Amino acid sequence: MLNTTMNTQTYLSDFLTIFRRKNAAQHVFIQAVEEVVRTLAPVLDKKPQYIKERILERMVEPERMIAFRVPWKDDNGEIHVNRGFRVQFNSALGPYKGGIRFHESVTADSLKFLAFEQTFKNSLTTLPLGGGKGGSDFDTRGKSADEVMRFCHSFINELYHHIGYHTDIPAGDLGCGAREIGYMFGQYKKLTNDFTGAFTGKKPNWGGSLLRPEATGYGVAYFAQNMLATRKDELKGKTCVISGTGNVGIYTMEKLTQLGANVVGFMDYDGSVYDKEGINAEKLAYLKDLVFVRRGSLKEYVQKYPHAHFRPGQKTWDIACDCAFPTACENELDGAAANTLLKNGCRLVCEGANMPSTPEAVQAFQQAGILYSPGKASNAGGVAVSGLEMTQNSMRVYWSREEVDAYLQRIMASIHTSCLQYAAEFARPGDYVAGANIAGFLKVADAMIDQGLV
Ligand code: 2IT
Repeated sequence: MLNTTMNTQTYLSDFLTIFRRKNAAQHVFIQAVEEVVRTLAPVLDKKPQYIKERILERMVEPERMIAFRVPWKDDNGEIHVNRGFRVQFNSALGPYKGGIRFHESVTADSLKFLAFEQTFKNSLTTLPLGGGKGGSDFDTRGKSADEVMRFCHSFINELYHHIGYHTDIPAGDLGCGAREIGYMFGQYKKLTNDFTGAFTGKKPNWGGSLLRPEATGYGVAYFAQNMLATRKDELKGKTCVISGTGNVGIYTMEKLTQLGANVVGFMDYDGSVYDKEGINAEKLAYLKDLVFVRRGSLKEYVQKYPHAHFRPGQKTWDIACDCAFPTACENELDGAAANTLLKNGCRLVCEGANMPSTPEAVQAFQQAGILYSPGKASNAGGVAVSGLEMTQNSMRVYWSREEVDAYLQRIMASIHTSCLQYAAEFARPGDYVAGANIAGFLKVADAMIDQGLV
């Protein structure tokens, strides 16, 4: 039994010991929780009620976790069985909200980490959204569209029991885009006989919000703009590298380019491209067709643009840049990569993925005093526009791109302000990690106290 009268540091250390023991095999979940908890000491010092109410103990336990079998048949009639999950982490601020990830790496561990992060991120958006995440160890790469459809239908045959417009609203994530959302929504509608906005990231011709595909990436670029402005600087003329060229990466590149930055490096599963001339509108159109329509490899980019270099199996972090945007997946940027970026003069790291920097990398950026923002703050534009999609669905209206973009810019600016405000209030001026964690935590914690022991 923990003694809540002992000092905060002892409490936190005991809390973490028990937490680690209970979740022993769940390494990324432990990493995500440790990253948050190490920034909360000043909050608990100021308001010991959070200790007495066991808020941390309650916050790190998902409210509910669903695990299920997903059987499906491939085009040759062979049967396959995948695992499906939905982690309904926290509903203090609203219905569970978060993406669905289809990738061979998906486990209960990775989804608990993502759902935990999502709870804080959604709290930061200012919208009434709880946190959740789901997915399967099914990999859409190399599957035919029919196979993907059969898999998505089978996935929903179980998941439809647990989701719904006022309960839990999934969206896309890695390996799950508008095509997969379409198949899942179709089966959900068939089984429930109910056309409601139970998913976001739908296509705009049947309920999706304009600008939802672009929102995460555009939001990342807007957040970087806000960060640079604190040092009287701007994106114009900056040399940038990104990592993953999925939905987040491509639209981060697009907005950076529109704002006058020069993106010279990007990558996919096969390797990275160095294009010293930088990306422009024509190259972006080519990349969108390559990635979203043909689902091809970046190897093809250098056939089309022979002045660029393809570097098999290599990441982008050794390419000299002013600003770096990790947009692929967790722990893609380690301490060595962080030191290389810093040595080459990088002054800003703005995360588009969830927890892409390892703890060693975060420490290196913070010690160097460069601008560094965690994904839960800078990539919140995606889920924010999902929130706006829900609003439009409820009102049965469509907003224009300009209207959604104006909301997105306002939300990113407000997240940026809260990070800095809470960081300063709790003696960590300029620390976006502490600011995001504290701002996200306080809103969820206070709502949990208001709602009692549930
Ligand atoms: O990581 C994320 O914020 C997402 N995958 C988007 C979640 C959402 O509900 O739009």
